[in-house]
Amino acid sequence: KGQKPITLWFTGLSGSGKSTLAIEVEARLFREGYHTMLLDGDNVRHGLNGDLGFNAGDRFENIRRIAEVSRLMNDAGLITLTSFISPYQTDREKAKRVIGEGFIEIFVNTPLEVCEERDVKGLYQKARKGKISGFTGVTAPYEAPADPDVEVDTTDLSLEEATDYVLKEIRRYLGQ
Ligand code: GGZ
Repeated sequence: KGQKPITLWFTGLSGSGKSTLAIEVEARLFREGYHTMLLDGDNVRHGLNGDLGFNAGDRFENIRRIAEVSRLMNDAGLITLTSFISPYQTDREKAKRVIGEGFIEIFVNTPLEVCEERDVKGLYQKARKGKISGFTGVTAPYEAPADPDVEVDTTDLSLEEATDYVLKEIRRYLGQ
């Protein structure tokens, strides 16, 4: 199936819903016959980037490697989906330069209060208690994208609604 090799770059806080959304968007694209690759903490931070932590320098290196891998995947003809907090504007800008015009920034703009209320993994509570240092949104910054290609707040949307919306927005880039 003819496809533009794009990278769908999901950015947002821990608990914003970016990975859940990226997984569902990938499943839909796959069902439509697209060849895709999803990069997220589960398959990247434990392997390729297992040597990196969460200070600003390590986050930069995390994002740099993910951007380079995304570019390679795009060169192989795949649609890449990445799901990382990627909290720094300059790091995302650099990723965009590496990946090129196929870079699509998707800001999962679920408010901190909602992410913290969900606290799926109990990490916000740990961060508030000082058990995790430099936690994004609590004791480390999240620089919101100034001009994202797609923006979605998952607070009041079902997974299906959020996926429909994101796919509708990216169709333009897929030329359909
Ligand atoms: C933020 C952290 C931290 C700190 C561990 N700050 O909800 P999660 O668990 O699955 O998502 C978070 C994930 C963030 O990794 P990324 O590679 O996406 O971050 S970045 O793009 O900033 O490099 C969270 C967990 O790792 N985690 N410590 N201090 N999130």
